[in-house]
Amino acid sequence: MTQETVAATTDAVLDREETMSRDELEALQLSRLQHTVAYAYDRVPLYKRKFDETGVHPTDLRELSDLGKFPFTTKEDLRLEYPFGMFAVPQHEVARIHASSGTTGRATVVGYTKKDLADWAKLVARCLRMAGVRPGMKVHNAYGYGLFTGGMGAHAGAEALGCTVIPISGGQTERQITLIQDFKPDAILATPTYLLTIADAMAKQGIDPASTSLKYAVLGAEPWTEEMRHELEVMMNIKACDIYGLSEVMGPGVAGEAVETQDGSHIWEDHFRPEIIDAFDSSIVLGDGEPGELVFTSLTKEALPIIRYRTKDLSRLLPGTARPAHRRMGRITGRSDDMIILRGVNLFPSQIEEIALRIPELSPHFQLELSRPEGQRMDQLTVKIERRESVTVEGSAAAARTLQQQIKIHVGSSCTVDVVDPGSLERSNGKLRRIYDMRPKA
Ligand code: DLL
Repeated sequence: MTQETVAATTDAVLDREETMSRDELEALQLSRLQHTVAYAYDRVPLYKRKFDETGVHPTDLRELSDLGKFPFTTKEDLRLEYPFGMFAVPQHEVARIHASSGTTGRATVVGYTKKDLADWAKLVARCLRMAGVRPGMKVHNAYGYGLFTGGMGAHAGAEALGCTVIPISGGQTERQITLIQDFKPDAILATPTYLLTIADAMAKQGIDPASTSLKYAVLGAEPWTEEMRHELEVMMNIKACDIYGLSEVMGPGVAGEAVETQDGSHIWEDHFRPEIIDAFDSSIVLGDGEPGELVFTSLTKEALPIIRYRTKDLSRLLPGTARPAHRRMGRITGRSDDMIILRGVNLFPSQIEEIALRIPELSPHFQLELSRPEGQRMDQLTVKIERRESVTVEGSAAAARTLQQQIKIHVGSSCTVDVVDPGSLERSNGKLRRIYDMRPKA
């Protein structure tokens, strides 16, 4: 055994940092943080400008809590510095580039040195191992390959763990099913809604989704609920764990969930320092357990050091369990920019998912439509949701009333529920769009 690894209590061998004490981990964070802020200040003009404007200097970072004195970084900063203005190394040292799709504006571009890629693969490998995947297993990777970080990020992690990777990418659902049956993978990596698409398509072909070789699923890239986990685990006879990440901070593998506890993703705090801030007053840094917006600072990245990146993801920090020194993040309730404000009430698609999946007649296939009928000043929410195959039209009318009442009770919003036929709503190919905003543009 090398110095880097210690034997774990499970059958897996863990990285030394996974089993560090909290004190040891915080000492490591401080030295890495001091290095990162100085490195970013010296090498990236945007950071120098922002630090100088705020009146802070890297030498002001004496303890971890001093991080709160430093300015935030936002997606807008990355857009303004498009394409390579945030890079801290010369281009010949950048081994790979990824980017966001840019559908809502200019793409954000991120880069990695060879060492960044190795660290990324190591962290994804940690997540997979923690979710139950082991060296030698076959891994069906249905995250999209390309500029999106999901496909190649998950791929490199599975290879680093010592798995046999099947790089199918997203889409071509029929082919996915054939390969799952023929290659007999042990684990699948996909977005939760795409796994649902696959399972659904299997059932339609007369294949029992619980009968495949799959035992583990590592799911992320979009919000999902405990109810969705239950749905997928029962339907497919698998164990499903969460994996979280975002391209600006690295990609998948910033945090991952343990199969033994299934109680939220552990953030790899030897590489990222998380904070929770008040989403509406960013000057307030909140304590552990309090809900707010997640903020990350990278501790080891070379090509794109990122200081206090505002994710817009709403969550909270919880104590570590399966990896005691690494804090967990509570399930993401939604993104602050995905929040529907309906007549003064805040609402997230995940709340609807949670409520709908407790009603046996309703399926997990739903979408939310926001409209403003002619001549009215009030916005209207319509929940379109498919009934389960076995449910009659009369049965679905009762389910619609139940869903409407439950949304009123638990969320506080009045809405219209439209129960539609199985298979009539659009299926996911990756990250699923839940909200359709048909309101007239201001
Ligand atoms: O979605 C990276 C990723 C790929 C994570 C594969 C996990 C698996 P982006 O495209 O930059 O990167 O989108 C990042 O997706 O800020 C969250 O809003 C959302 N997200 C990612 N993972 C989760 C998760 C990838 N486990 C954005 N739960 C993030 C909820 C998630 N939301």
